[in-house]
Amino acid sequence: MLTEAQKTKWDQDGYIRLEGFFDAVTRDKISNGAEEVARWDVSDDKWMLWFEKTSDNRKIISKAENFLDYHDVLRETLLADGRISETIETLLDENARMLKELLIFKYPDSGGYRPHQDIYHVHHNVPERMVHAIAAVAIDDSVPDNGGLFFTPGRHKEGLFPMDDGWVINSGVSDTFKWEPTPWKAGDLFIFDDYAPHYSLPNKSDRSRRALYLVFQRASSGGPTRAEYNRMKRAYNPPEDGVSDLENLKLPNGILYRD
Ligand SMILES: O=C(O)CCC(=O)C(=O)O
Repeated sequence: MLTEAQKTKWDQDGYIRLEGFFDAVTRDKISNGAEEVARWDVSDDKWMLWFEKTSDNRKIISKAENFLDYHDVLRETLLADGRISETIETLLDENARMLKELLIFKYPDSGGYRPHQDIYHVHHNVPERMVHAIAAVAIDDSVPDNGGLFFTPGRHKEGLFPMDDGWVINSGVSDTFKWEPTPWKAGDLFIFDDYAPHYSLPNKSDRSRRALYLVFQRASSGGPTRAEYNRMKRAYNPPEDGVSDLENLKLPNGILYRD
């Protein structure tokens, strides 16, 4: 149950950390499930996987999408009790629909994400805002040095910021933001508004920083269903295919950078 102070913080900052949302048993189930997905082969029509090339020329998994239909334990553990969606609905003060899920693995020597807003409707040319809150399930502890996220409080209220073709907020603008590290512990739930600017550094540590994101839209808004979204995703930003040539990997998106 959320307190009034937590709801106020959500409204003011555009993000909120709920510490210890998952117990140790649940945390382990999610962590083991994520490791299983990391070892899946690429699929032409089911889940979607993207990879990165490390500084010592290894191919490591970067991101997975559309895996919940194919992983019963993860799906049951995350969704069956309805706790996450209830929390989101309390914050949005309205019923919500889940649009998509993604896993960011952030294994050691993986890249960072330049300052951006998630704003899925812009990237997918959908006229109406379709994403309103993203719930990050913390699988590992997260701090700046293992690629943890930075946010800037209150900026979710300012609409879209000027960005380049890769959706990176212009540096002349993002350099003026007052960025705050948003550390979290494994088992926390961190929720943010899709207009809230954020970024992360490359993971130069020897510790993974995995997070599983569940993306929600207000029930009252239009926009695609989860199945429609996943079809669009495969078309606009295709996942890796069976060839997976290390020198020509498909980028998870335009905001990923390594140095
Ligand atoms: O987890 C991260 O480091 C960044 C993920 C992110 O910013 C995104 O998927 O929009």
